[in-house]
Amino acid sequence: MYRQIVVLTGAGISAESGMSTFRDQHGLWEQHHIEDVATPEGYARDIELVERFYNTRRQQLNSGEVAPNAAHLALVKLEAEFTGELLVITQNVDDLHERAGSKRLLHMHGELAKGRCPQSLQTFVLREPFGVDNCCTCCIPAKRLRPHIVWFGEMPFGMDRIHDALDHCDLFIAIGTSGTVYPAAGFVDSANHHGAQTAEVNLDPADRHSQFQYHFTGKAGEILPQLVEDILAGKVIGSE
Ligand code: BV8
Repeated sequence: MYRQIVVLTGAGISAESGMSTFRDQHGLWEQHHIEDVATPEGYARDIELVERFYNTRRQQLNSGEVAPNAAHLALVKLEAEFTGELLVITQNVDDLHERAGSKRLLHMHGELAKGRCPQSLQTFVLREPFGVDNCCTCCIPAKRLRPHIVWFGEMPFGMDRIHDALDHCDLFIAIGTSGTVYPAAGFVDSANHHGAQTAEVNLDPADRHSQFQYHFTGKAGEILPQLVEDILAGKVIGSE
């Protein structure tokens, strides 16, 4: 039986909920690469463009057409029944893990539902889209809220907690992430280095160079329920 599990999720876990992944957005979003739009420089260059990018994604998330899927729910079951320690780190900025019921959750790249005061760094749950009139209440004069999102070139949140968890876990599972963005893409190396078992769940077969010891190829929503059952039954991955 495992005693400390770290899970890293990416856009692929939200794909079956109807949220588009970055792979199908790269360069497709208004002919801009995500790296151009999701940067402080992009925001300084064209604040309305970046606000539109996040307002559109927040609108999709709140449209009522997007709901947690079986993969999110399987992680909630793991959190509720696993007797060891579990930390779910998500690169996703949607709130599907929360809506499914996850509590021990770390949004390392921020949250779509929140804005941040650029001066005080205080975060606010958004009541309306980003715009010139959506300002903080902590400063005089009030400051225009920015997306509470970690952009390229900005430091992700919770890195100390993440490194501590990776240093001590005995199982690291990455679900629905292409492993293209650092530092998240390097977590598997850290887990391997500290002797953990490492597994990935991904739609793409592991034909690319991968550091994971085990690969579960297929949809997260179809693989996770059984994988969680096996873990809760005390099965060790790769033992059968
Ligand atoms: C930092 C918020 C330093 C934005 C995001 C060169 C080499 C190494 C690093 C760098 C480099 N040049 C620059 C860097 C650093 C850079 C980086 O890694 N760039 C990449 C492009 C090379 N990283 C950063 O800038 C990070 N910060 O390094 O700070 C620093 C140091 C000191 C002081 C200050 C700063 C910050 C990166 C965070 C960027 N923000 N998100 C937003 O959401 O709008 S990144 C964003 O893309 C996501 O959050 C995610 O992390 C990333 C990739 O997305 P994925 O989640 O993996 O999704 P993707 O679509 O790519 O893949 C989906 C996968 O799911 C696929 O594999 C698919 O097969 C699978 N799938 C699909 N459907 C399913 C499925 N699997 C299972 N079931 C399904 N149904």
